[in-house]
Amino acid sequence: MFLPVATCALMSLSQTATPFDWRDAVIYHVETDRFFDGDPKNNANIEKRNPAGWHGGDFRGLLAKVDYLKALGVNAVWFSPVAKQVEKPHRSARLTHWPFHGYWPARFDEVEPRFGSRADLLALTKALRGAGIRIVLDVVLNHVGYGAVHAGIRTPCGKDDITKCLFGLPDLRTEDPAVWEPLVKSTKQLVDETGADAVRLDAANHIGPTEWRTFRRAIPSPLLIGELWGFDAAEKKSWDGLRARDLDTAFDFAFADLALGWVTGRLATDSLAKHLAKRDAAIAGAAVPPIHFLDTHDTEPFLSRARGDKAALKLAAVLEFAVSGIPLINYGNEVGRKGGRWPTNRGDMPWGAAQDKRLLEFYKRLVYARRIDPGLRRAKSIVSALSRDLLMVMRGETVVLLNRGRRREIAKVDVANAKSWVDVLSEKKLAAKNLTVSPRSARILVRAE
Ligand SMILES: [Ca+2]
Repeated sequence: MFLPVATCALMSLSQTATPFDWRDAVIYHVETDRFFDGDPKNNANIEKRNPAGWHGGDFRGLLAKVDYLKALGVNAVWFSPVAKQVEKPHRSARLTHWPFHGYWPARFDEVEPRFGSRADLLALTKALRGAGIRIVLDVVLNHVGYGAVHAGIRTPCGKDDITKCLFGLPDLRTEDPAVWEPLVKSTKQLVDETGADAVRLDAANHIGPTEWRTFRRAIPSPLLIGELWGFDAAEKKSWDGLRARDLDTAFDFAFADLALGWVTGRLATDSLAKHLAKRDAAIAGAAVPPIHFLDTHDTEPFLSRARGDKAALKLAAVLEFAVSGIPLINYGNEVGRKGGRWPTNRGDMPWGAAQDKRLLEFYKRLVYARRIDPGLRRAKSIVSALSRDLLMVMRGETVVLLNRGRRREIAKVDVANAKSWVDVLSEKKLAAKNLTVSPRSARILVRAE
């Protein structure tokens, strides 16, 4: 069909004017220092062999890998907080711990020079925008790094969530407008400059609801994501806590354990189905669904928790992409990045031959399945246990079958008189009468006829 040029112009205009629907997002999380070193000139105090040291990654490194992210198919990136960090490590008997992660700010109005210059940051955000990848800025406003000098530091530390010194870090008197307002102002400036689409609020439950409401009024447009430690998307009280702070959404810290429990056989299939139904009911009232993950920089990698079982990882990843919520890929999930508990969980991103290319291809198919299918992104999810080991997730007319067992399963699925299906993961066509699912594998089925 040929459309008149004027109609085409109108269409593109209305498309750009439509706000992004976050149900369509697949977020990729990057530890900037661990991803890729794009500029050795900004390297200082590099200790590649120290798992808690600086490793040299930077904004230019991430910029150099925008094509990689595009090929993976993700459409949002969350990278480390950009604020200038304290210059000294925090020493314990076991570790010399540097602020490579970005969570020990020293100055809120400057960019960490090891990550690059402000111009490097803006070049990165411009490139991401150009690639259609949304920007999730990470900001730390609850505290400063060990030894930092700041007029707003609280002494002594309190005992409640708001006034305590998290991990012994100097806490800021965020309830004092003289301390809070400049913090909000510097965040607003960063959001405006970078054109951030979302802001991740670190340690959000350690800052009062009143302050978050002030923040919302000052910075109305980006999606506000609270890091509310322990937030469980199945629990109404978690959502109530989010709403009291006037934030848009949160990370679902409960999902990874559900996925691990089920793929390793500790959680019964019908228990998982019941729990996910409860989770869906709790999510139903939210404008933006929660963000769920298999692991983050704060947890042990899923692959390590599953004792290196990649079939378990793949099943869990399909479940992650099939249920309600926004899936988040932690850097390297898609290529089998190794690592165990802290501090080895924040290892370097493998590149080249160190990547598991078959796993990467699998992840690309998974992201692709979601991209081509609005049902998988937006339709209500209906989860049911078809047998002891076979789980079905229906999203609109799309059917996801997951077999955690050691035997081949045959699913009886009767959806809208479908005669045959195509499995987006394997590209195989299957007759509706013969929906087989191999041991330890999954299918994402879209209707063929
Ligand atoms: Ca560097």
